[in-house]
Amino acid sequence: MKGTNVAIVGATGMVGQEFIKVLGQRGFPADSIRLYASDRSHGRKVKVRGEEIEVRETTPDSFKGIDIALFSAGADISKQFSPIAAKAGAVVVDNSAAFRMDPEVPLVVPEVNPEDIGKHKGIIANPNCSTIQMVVALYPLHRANPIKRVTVATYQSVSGTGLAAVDELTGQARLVLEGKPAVPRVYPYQIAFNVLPDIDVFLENGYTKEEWKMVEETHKIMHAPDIAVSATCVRVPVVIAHSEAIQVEFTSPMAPAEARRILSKAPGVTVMDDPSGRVYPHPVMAAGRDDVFVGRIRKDASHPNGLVLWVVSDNIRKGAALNAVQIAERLVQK
Ligand code: 25A
Ligand code: L14
Repeated sequence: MKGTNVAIVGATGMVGQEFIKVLGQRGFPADSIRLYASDRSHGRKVKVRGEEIEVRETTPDSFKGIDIALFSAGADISKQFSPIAAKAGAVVVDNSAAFRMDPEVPLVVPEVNPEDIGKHKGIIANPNCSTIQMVVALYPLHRANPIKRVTVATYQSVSGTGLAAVDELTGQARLVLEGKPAVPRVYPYQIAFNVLPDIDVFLENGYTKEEWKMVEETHKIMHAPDIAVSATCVRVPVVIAHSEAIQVEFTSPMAPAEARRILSKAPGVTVMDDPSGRVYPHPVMAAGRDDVFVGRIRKDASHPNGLVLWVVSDNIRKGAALNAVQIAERLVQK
């Protein structure tokens, strides 16, 4: 693809802003970058690679001449405009949940299933943030010793919900410390100094949709529909980076030292695991960084073939913008 023209849809959002940052930091070979958002943001100026660019309202005509369109404006906007963008000749990398489980749409984490990129018909889906960091850590282990079962509890930061949620956490924290009532707006209950086991909507089976995405998306990305997965997704008062406590059952025993050896060579993974020196990843250190950080690797005392891991990653970068740009980079290389 010579002279790549890029459109960012949802450019003013949390992930949209990160798209701009990541494209610049990685020197993405874009001839032009066009910014689109809702009519609320029309006319706003945003700095892109040192140059002020005006944000425009997304319309069906926005995609003429565009080669790659990065979407992060919610599932409704993606459903409305991605097919139009694809028809206009762009390849869409969509961060919403709109097309992830569509059998015609590849769902890609470049460290796991880059070969699926080539199967696209105009739209490629970027997975859910919690799923991305989990499969980046699990896939190299799965290749060495097939995984049979995974149970995971997540500790998800408020930036996953967007800018309004970040404002809600910081605003509530101030109010609580001043002894004033913290009125919830974005979340159903106070999120400052609290945790809520409630991300996305509740399903009939008792799981939330966020939890169910971790089941279905893991199967699709790893091409491993037989892995049994159960998740509990929890919102915590952290601004950036999601953490996960993961219990893995392998086909045969896996020593923690073997897992450390495999993960220390795995793409996109940094092992931080030295209990004697209190070395383990946590959200504050992971925010703003690219890798998926893994620590607390130990034998699962409840199962002979089990391991327990602690996995932390920046949900806005690897969980969203960086993963999408890595997909776009592979499209450009083709
Ligand atoms: O349906 P989904 O897939 O679950 O996604 C729903 C929302 O989740 C976020 C993203 O939010 C998306 O809008 N999201 C999706 N995938 C994510 C992921 N993997 C993800 N977040 C993290 N990881 P967001 O971060 O873009 O914004 C969240 C809310 O904050 C509002 N907001 C933005 N700037 C603000 C602000 N609030 C206060 N002050 C500010 N300065 C934001 O409102 C949103 O409600 P918004 O209007 O800015 O809309 C979010 C983005 O969508 C663009 N948009 C809206 N309508 C259109 C549109 N773009 C094109 N055409 C439209 N018609 C907005 O321009 C903005 O970029
Ligand atoms: O499905 O609010 O990609 O933390 C990821 C962020 C769903 C909501 C997705 C959040 C979104 C989630």
